[in-house]
Amino acid sequence: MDIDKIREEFPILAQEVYKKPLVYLDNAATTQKPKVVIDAISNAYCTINANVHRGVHHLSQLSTEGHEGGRERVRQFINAKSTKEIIFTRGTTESINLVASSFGEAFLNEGDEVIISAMEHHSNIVPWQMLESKKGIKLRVIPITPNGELDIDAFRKLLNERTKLISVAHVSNVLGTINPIKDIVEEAHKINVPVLVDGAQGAPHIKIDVQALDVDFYVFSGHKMYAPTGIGVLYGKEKWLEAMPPYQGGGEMIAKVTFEKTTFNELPFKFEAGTPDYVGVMAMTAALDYIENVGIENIAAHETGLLQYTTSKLSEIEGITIYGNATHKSGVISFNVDGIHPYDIGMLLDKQGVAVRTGHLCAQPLMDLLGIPGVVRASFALYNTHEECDKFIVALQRAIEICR
Ligand code: 7TS
Repeated sequence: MDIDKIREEFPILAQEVYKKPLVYLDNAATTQKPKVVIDAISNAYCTINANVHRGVHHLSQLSTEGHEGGRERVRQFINAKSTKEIIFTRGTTESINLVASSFGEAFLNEGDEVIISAMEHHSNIVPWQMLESKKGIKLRVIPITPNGELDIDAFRKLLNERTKLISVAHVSNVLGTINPIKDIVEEAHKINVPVLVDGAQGAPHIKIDVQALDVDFYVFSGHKMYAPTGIGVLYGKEKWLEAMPPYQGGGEMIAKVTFEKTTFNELPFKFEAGTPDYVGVMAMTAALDYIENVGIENIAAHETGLLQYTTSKLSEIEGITIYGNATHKSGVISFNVDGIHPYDIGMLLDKQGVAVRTGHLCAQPLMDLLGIPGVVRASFALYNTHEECDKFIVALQRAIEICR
């Protein structure tokens, strides 16, 4: 991988912040966009913009081809069986809410149990909690081990005849832990329980094959994988999506409407009410092409190199606690410095041009479990360099000096 050349493809990276070269290490929150993605948005609006699926005119046909071509591109990217299984959403959060609402309506009743884990993002906690009050279901939580892995023995013990769904992160946005999805699915399927995987931090870094994983639902956000904000994916096995009622009503999702009765469109349109973000889909297509051209395995190997390098440098600094030391870990390092609030570190890093995330990272229950108010998190993408990791470490040492 030629990182210098890659960096040139991301216009935002060339800028300075407070007269210091930008070191962008907040990629788990959102990634920057390559020019091909930005151009795809601009090209769509400059050349083919028209609403999809409804016009006989030339532009509408081109736009529909771009949109549905994007669906096929996503299908290939995650190796789904059919484009009927690819639903476009606004992102991970909306995808999980769609399943909670629609699967919940069809299959969950009072006393039923949904299993999540202690390392979930709020997006994979709150929608299920809303079903606790609405439907009287019960949430069960898989505990984690001291090094930040799922306690699989405890998970097995949670499974019972009341378990109706398991919903877990592929990769933790705090701990970086890559969870053993295949093992979880195997266990769950032994008792015919479906599994939803929150792939927000998985899909950008790991080759996803939904058929090999045999997951029932896999969800992710475009913006964390070099695509624009506002576009994401819900993959669902056709047998589940067929059996689930629509999430929202409106245009696109209907077959026939009268004032007496409405019949719904077929998959995937049944779940896509209203004008879809077809420009977002076209730009996401460009992002997926971009990732595949570089090679997701190459991206992952590069990020793992940065993770190991930075972890070892960080460990040499006195008073640092790193959260999450899983054997299989993605390019995320969350840490604290003894006696210094994470916000102070984040602010002092920012003044030196280094962008990191601080706070609870939308994982307050995990923070409570760790007994901390928040963390500082550095997270890597394909365009980060070892030199940037060095700058981060120097800036951190300076921040610690100022605070002590
Ligand atoms: N699930 C996980 C594991 C995430 O990391 C995030 C976003 C979401 C769900 C929600 O994704 P969205 O695109 O629908 O917002 N995580 C973060 C983060 O770590 N910092 O900012 C957003």
